[in-house]
Amino acid sequence: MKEPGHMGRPNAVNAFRVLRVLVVFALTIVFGYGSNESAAGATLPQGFSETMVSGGLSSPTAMDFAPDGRLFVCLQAGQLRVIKNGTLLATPFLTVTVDSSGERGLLGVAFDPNFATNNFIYVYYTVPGSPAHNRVSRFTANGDTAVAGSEFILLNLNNLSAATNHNGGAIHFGPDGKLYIAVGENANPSNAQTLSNLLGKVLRINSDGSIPNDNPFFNTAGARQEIWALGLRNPFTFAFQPGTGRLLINDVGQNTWEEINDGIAGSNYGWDICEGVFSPPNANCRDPLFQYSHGGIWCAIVGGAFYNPPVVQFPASYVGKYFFADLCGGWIRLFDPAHNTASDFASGISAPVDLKVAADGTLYYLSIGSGAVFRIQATPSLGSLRIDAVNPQAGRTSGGQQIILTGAFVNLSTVTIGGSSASWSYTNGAGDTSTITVTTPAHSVGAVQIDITPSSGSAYSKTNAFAYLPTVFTDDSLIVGQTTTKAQHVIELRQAVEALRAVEALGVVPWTDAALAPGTTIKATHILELRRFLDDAATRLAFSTSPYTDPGLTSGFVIKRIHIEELRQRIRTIAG
Ligand SMILES: [Ca+2]
Repeated sequence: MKEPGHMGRPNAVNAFRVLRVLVVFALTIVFGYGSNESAAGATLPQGFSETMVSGGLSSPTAMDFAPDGRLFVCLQAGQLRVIKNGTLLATPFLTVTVDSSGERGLLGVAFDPNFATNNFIYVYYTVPGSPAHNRVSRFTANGDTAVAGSEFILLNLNNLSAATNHNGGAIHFGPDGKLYIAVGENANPSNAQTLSNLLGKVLRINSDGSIPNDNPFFNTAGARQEIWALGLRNPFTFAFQPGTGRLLINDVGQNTWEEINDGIAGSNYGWDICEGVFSPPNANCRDPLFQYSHGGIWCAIVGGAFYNPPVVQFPASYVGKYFFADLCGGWIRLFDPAHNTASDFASGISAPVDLKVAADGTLYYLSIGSGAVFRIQATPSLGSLRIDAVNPQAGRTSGGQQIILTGAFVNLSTVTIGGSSASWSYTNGAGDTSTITVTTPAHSVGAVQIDITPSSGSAYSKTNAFAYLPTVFTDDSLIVGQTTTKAQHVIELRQAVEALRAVEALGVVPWTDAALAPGTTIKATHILELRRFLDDAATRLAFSTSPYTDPGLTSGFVIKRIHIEELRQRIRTIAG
């Protein structure tokens, strides 16, 4: 395996790149990478670590997870190897006879969408011969090996020239159940722009090798019906986004640009009319979503993997992003399909060739330089519990309400609200430790603290985190003409207002007649204060306020049942 798409460039920079890869090969041969010793190790963002899953892989080219979690790795020389429960099985799943010169060999693997029932596995490899050609075949699995003689040839690609580079080789099933095949242009740029052969294209076929009649050039005279998109140089890797089905195609560039392309049926991605974004724009060709220049030392985009796993193990900000790598750069970066921008992730990797996100939310990378598979995981940090927000911030004294806490809840064990134990769960499943749903226990009126404790490490407390509010009051049904407003009515309202103001950190209220004694006549000022301070808190809690009865309440006004009742109702609304 050489650099995809870069052999044979007639310039000094190219010679350097080839040399670099040869050095990598020499290291592989010398050290063998057969043990689980830690390799040099990638440089990762804070909060991430990596583990070598398996070494002992000679010139690996691609990998994919079986639906049952086994990891299958293609070796350029023709072996398809299985890593099962963290162990590289000694017996290959299958061995195909290949031409492995240059960039040729066993280059791609995919599992049938119905693998669990039909055991079908598909591979892409170079059939030796004069001339050689690439092929897509199906095999039938029986446990950890292929059934002998089970090869079923789906598609023989066009004969290759003497050029051993630009073979493509990635194969994946789309959400439509069709098999997509990325094919390089065999170092002949004109192949990419003709519909008369399959080179420099993305192809789409049925799982039995027949051709879907809704392919974009199915009815085009002179066109190969398998073609789904054209104008590609060496699409070494591509990926479908779980959930959305969006397709991104990495195209290895020549001297200038590496591309991430938007996979759309019938598209012409431009090669060899131009490399990278067209200038001036060409309406017949689709520009890449993103491109990066070689910068002198980078050479080939490889390994596309969307971060949309069933279990999110990385921070939530990674969800929906697309990992890609550069063979010579030795780095992994993160493409944001929402903004067509990229950011750094990992570096210091010895010639990465493929990336996959595992079902458990970890990221696997395949290093041809190390002859190994590594797993990158987000590292839970103990004692890092934190509450950033509580929503809603108020509720009923009777409890039983669900509230959402956002923050950091790795290894969370217990939650107490106002000193009472509360049941909780991860809002988005155990893979997302950034939000929890808590059921409030019953508690008396007031602002209370929430305490969270991890299984090991430091606890965290948030004071005045939640306001318990009354929903049942003294003389709960105030009756016109029969109930006289009492000091107790105002005292209860003041307690509720104080609780709300505490969670909003609004400070102590300077109540008039702070020690309201039983029998004290309720005055207009008592009501006005309640209105003002309650509405101040309610507005901050995003509750709309409406005018009160007798908005011009002044000293000497007789306090009516409705004045108390309105305040109570506003508190009941906030309590939910
Ligand atoms: Ca292009």
